[in-house]
Amino acid sequence: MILTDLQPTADDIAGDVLAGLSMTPKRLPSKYFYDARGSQLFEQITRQPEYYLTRVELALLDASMPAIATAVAAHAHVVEYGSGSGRKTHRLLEGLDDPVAYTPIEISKTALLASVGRLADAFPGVEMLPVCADFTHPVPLPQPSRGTGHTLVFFPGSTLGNFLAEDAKRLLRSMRVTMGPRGRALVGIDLDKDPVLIEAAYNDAAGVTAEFTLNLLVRLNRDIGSDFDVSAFVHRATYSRERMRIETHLVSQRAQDVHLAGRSFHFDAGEAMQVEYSHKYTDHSFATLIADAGLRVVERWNDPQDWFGLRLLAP
Ligand code: AVJ
Repeated sequence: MILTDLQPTADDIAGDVLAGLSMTPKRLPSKYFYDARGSQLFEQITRQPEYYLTRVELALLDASMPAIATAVAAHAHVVEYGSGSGRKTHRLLEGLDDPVAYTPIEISKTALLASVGRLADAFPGVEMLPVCADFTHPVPLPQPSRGTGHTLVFFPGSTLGNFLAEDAKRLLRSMRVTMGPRGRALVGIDLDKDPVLIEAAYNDAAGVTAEFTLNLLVRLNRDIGSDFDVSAFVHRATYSRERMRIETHLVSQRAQDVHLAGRSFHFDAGEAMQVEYSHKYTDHSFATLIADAGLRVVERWNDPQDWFGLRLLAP
């Protein structure tokens, strides 16, 4: 198995972090949550009772799989953005009609190698073409050696929700190019619902989400040599009904100066740094988003409570 290794370097990360700390209010990119530990903590989040997203999406994927397999051409090349543990991929590869190749694009090399190893054992007939990369930048896709039908872009988990509308559109446009004129994309979206349920999902009682958020600072201190006082920050996640998104911040409990690459960044006591958005969707808001990217919904599946949706998109 050949790994295409385009993992972000310490310089890439430091550049993004310097830019984010220079903004008002300060912000950090959520993609850097996913080092080896972050990916592990995210898996732990998916097993928390409050985090309904993964549980509901897995059940929905199982229930919709026969219809998905019918709607997607045989011999597909599956390209997944942010593949994580590959639990959903397992279901997809199992259900599709003779998928030929699988290209996961994942920023955490540890998570990528572990998941692709498991999938290679389970699906010996599917060519594994792992790419370690930040999928928000253009990624040269490996070519399957067996002739394939169409490309199926798989983008589950409502990861799309981590992007602001303009960035989400840019990403969807690049997916449209990746899938080609006859391809499809299967996208998972978390739907707007009672804010109490949504806020609980991002504030689990066991504190796993808080640890996941704080791990961002731990990994930056280790990988780019910053000196955030991790113990002085707390996780805060609130739902904005107006913007239909969870807004996650790390709030400095005291005044502190953080140093990075010869520069110094001052935090006031109580200052909040924005670290993640998780947008929720209605059929209307999602339709607007994808239309601007030149895509349309060809099939839609929701769970019985309309908490989470899968959408099959075509150019
Ligand atoms: C990466 C989109 C699956 O935003 O719900 C979970 C990441 N952050 N808890 C999300 C996350 C905090 C997650 N996804």
